Amino acid sequence: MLKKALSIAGSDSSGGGGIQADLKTFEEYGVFGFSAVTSIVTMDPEKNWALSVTALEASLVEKQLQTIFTGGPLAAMKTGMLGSTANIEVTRHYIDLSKQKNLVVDPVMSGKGTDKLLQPENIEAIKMLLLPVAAITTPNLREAGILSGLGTLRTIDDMKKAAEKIFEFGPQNVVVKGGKGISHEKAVDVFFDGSEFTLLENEKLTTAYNHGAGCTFAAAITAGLAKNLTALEAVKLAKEFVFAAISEGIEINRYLGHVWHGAYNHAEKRMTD
Ligand code: PXL
Repeated sequence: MLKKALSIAGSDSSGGGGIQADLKTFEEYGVFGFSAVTSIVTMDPEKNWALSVTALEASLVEKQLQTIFTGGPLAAMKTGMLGSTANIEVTRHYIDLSKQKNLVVDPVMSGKGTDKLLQPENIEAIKMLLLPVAAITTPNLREAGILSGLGTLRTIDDMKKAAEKIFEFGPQNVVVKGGKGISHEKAVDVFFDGSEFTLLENEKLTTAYNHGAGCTFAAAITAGLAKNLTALEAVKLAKEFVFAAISEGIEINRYLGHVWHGAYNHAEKRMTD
C-alpha cells in the first residue's frame, strides 16, 4: 500500500532545501508527501544572498495540521525549520495525538548563506519537546555541538561524545553528520542507537552545489522509515541517495547550486516520450 509521510518545515524559496526538498525526496522514494509550512525563507540577491526567515502564525500551522490529520494514519513524519516556539508546541501536540513513532527531527539551526544561527530561541523547545519523541535526530556538526553543549566538534571522538549527550534528551537514535567538516580523509557520519556506534563513511565530494543536502538526507530517512526500514537501514540508504544528489548538483544562480533530488533514480530521464 502507498505510504504517506508528512514534513513540517520551512519553505525554501530557492527550491533546494526545506519543504521543497522533502516533497521531492518523498516522491523519489515512492511515498505520498504531505506538508505543513511553518516559515518562509527568502534570499536577498542585493545582499550577497542573505537569508531571511519569516515565521508563520502558529494558528495557521495548526490549520494545516488539522487538515492533514483528518486523513488516515501517516507512516512517518519529519520536522525541519519550525519558525517559532509556538509552532513547535503545535507540532508536538499533533505528534502526541497521532502517536507517531517514525518521527525524524532535523534540528535546523544553520543554513548556507549565513554564519548566524537560525532561530536560536527555538533550541530549547527542540530539545525539550521534539527530541524526546524522535525516532532519530540528524544534527550537523554545528547543531550537534550546540545541542550537546560541547561546542566545536573536531574529531570523530567529539562526534561520538556529542551523539551520547544528545541521546540523553530521548531520541531513539542519533546521527551526527560530519560531512566534509572533520579532519579525516573520508566524509564521516556517526550513528548511535544508545548502545553501539556505527561509522558511515563516504568519499568526500568536492562539488560546491550542495544546498539542500541536509534536508534531503532527513527526508530520505523519513521516507525509509515510512517503508519499514530500520533507522540504520534508512540512514544508509539516505546516504546513498544524498551522495547521488550531491554528485549531480546543479547550478541555480550566481550564488549557489542545489543537490539534484532526482539523481538516485535518474528522474531527468522520465517522461521523455
Ligand atoms: O538548510 C537549512 C534549511 C532548512 N529549511 C529551510 C531552508 C534552509 C536553508 O536555506 O531554507 C526552509
